[in-house]
Amino acid sequence: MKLLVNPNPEKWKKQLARPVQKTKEINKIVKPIFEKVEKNGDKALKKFAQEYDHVTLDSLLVTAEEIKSAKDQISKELKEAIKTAKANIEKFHAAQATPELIEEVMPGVICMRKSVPIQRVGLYIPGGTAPLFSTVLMLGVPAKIAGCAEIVLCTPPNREGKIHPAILYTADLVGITKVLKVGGAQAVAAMTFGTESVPQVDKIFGPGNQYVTAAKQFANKYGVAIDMPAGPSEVLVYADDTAVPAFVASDLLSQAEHGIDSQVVLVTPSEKFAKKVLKEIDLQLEDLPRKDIAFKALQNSTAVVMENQGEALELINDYAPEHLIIAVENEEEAVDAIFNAGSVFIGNFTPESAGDYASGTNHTLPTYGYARNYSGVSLDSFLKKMTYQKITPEGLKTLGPVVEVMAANEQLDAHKNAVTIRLNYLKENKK
Ligand code: HSO
Ligand code: ZN
Repeated sequence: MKLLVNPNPEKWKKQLARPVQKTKEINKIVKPIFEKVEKNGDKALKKFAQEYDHVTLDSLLVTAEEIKSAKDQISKELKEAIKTAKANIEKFHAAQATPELIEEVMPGVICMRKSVPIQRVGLYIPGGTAPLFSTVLMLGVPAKIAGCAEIVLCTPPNREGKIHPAILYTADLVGITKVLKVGGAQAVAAMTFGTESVPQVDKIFGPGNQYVTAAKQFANKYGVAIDMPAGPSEVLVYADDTAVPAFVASDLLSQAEHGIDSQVVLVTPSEKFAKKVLKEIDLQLEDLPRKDIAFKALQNSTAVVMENQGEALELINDYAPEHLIIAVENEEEAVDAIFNAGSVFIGNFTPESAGDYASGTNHTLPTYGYARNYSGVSLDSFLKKMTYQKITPEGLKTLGPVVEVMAANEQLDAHKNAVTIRLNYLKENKK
């Protein structure tokens, strides 16, 4: 981890720049995958499973027996933990529901707005080095609360053609009935076009590697919505002497272990504190099973000493971290000054891991600086807002002339006529 002391903005902007994504090369690989899945459906998916997952699959759909056997394979302790996390995530996401809106804007002119579930949603759960069953909760729970009619889950199989039992257990617990052994860009393509086994969906959610991320952008071109553009995990910790260096180090390492491309940042007013944290990182890193991954991620990572609080906050807003931990004395002031962050963790006893798994907030969050203009996944991500209106004859008598004059001035006479014809009818029938 590099250490910068009171750098000027030019320096820290350069130092904290996210690595440029090799979009062109990746798109070159993703495009033919889309074409093959569109053309050959399941046949293409099975071929990709051979090529990328090194497994020959007879069937892509996970069976009821596989789900049953998954339940027997995971410990009671883990099942209880998943249930507690699910209850918290459910509570927080159910509370996000907004009531139906009815407003009589003028007598007889009633406008309404209602949340309507997106009918078909696709959840992508990465396989790879860590089975992210927590993401099944983060996406599946709000999809269920929203009332999405069809929830499809795609995740890559291992070399034995199996899916991690905790993923299957969690999917079943949430009530997802369609789980498919399809991973990578081909999973996103399958949910975009639909195949014999994979239903077509309206919106695709979930994290993934660079290929999955690129594939989601492709899906978008075909009219499928996506949750957000995603990238490697990040955390920025803003801490002063009131924080515990060992805690801060543990938080930085918790994100660094996600992948070699993860980025972690420490911002602190004290150089002495920064050095204590760096020392703690070295100590804690030694005992981590994923220390090689974390070590590499730390090489892209920086500790910035900023004595001036205003400048520190400016840096944080400019960087727009996915996760922000605030552990400083005047935490409220700092929290209020932040407007760009995916999710904020406040105080010494709020590790990011809590939100990653079980406190109730969602862990699908904007990375790569997108916290500037995107929100994380929430109940709203699975809903659309539809508006309605009902106008009575009385209402049309008041509103109609307003529309008539506006339409006439836009030279859209058919629009005007749709009002005039009704107003004339009301006049003729003395209503
Ligand atoms: N920090 C990750 C989510 C996660 N962490 C899943 C552990 N499991 C992305 O925000
Ligand atoms: Zn995490």
